[in-house]
Amino acid sequence: AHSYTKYNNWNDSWIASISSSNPNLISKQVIGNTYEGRPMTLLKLGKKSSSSKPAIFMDCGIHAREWISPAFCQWFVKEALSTYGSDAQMTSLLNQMDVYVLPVFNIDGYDYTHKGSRMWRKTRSRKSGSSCIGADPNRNFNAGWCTLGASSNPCSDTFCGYSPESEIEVKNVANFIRRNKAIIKAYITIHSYSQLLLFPYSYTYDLAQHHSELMQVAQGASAALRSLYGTRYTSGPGATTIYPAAGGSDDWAYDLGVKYSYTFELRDTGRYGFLLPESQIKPTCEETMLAVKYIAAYVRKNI
Ligand code: 0X9
Ligand code: ZN
Ligand code: ZN
Repeated sequence: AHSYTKYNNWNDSWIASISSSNPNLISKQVIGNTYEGRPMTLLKLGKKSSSSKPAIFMDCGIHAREWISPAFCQWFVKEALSTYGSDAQMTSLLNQMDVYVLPVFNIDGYDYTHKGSRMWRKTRSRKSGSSCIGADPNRNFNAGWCTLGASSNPCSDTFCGYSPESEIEVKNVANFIRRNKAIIKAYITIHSYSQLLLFPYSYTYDLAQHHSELMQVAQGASAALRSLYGTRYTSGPGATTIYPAAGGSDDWAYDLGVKYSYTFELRDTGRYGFLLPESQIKPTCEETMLAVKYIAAYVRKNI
């Protein structure tokens, strides 16, 4: 059975039940299928409105083994629905904006970490001529593609793919964001681990045009996060804060024109790493809510 304080494998039934629980605040749409044919269902949170609202896009589970990430997207959806009307910040957010949540980006890989190999990272696509499976979805976006911190070897964990958007999951998400770029004001992608709040660029050491504002918002979000349990995050551009790596979704969204583009690396700093115990799901999600809500509130007030 589904539990917000356990690691749940991807299943259609949580999505179906949550999206039918409050039709005034949540709806779902399929943006395409994964390589293995699973529907990629995107949830839309927000008060129904006759005119189109500005939006935030958030995805979880780009990397299969980072289990705390899908747990956070599920937590976010639950909290949004249960605190709308009582929490002033959430109420204003969902009144004035829509939040698109993709609970698991790399569903095939995520399923494989439950049934096959726990430390799998990539997609599960195959190509004749290679016995190695999958590409790194966060090296497959069209942003300095495969120039830096990515591998052209299909057997590598950071394989950039055979071409930009060769991975159908990447293409589906990129198509949705391109189609909706007029309304999407922020892009948030949830990874683990290292306790970092990253923003562009990672494909170059050049500073982003909006570097100081992006840094200021990241530091505000990190301070909000820390206020709950004292968890420390480091903020900065990807290239210098974690490592240079091209083809990431954050850089791609930013260059498309989505100014507020952030990558979270959630708990911890390495003691458990990807194997973060289930006992840390609740505190991790509660503190991360504060950071995401901080970014969302800033965006809402500055568009
Ligand atoms: O390497 C990554 O894709 C991310 N770290 S992880 O340990 N979750 O794999 C960092 C992504 C930072 N952004 C870009 N490289 N564009
Ligand atoms: Zn990751
Ligand atoms: Zn809560």
